[in-house]
Amino acid sequence: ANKLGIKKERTLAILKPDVVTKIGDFLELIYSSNLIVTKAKMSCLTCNQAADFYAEHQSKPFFNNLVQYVSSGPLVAMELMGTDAVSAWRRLLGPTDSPTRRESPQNVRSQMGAEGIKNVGHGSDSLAAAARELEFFFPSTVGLGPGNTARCTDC
Ligand code: RTP
Ligand code: MG
Repeated sequence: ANKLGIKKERTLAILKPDVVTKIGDFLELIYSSNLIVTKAKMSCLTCNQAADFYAEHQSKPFFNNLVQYVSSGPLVAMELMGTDAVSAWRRLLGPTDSPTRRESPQNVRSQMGAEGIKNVGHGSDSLAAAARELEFFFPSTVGLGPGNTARCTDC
């Protein structure tokens, strides 16, 4: 936090498969909430990659369904930056569960008719989770594996 107590944070936001085609609506919401998009990609996860991403939930009854759902089609992953970005994005999403959602309709999960695991999006729940999850989607080490060995010699 700076002298004014303002914390600029980074968080990972995911748009789940049912809403990736509505990315424009989410960008408007993000910008009007004083967050900015500093990284973005659309990609598909394999079942095993999704299981790794959600490893903390592996003992939960919804784990298999969740992993199957998020690996069923393309996702949009974004790094969002701004004041209190971790909680700000989760506030925009709204509560996970439907009974609570009906009591607080000012969020995208209730506005978009989310239900169960098909609940629009994901947001990191702490700075530590954000660091891990951002590294998962946007690795900081480039590596020299297959398909990544060509280098321009001019620059
Ligand atoms: P998220 O991680 O997706 O941002 O959501 P969250 O923190 O509010 O919820 P979390 O407890 O971390 O759960 C991760 C995802 O699992 C699915 N879920 N289904 N049927 C259920 O009771 C249930 N509980 C969780 C949701 O897709 C949730 O986003
Ligand atoms: Mg969570």
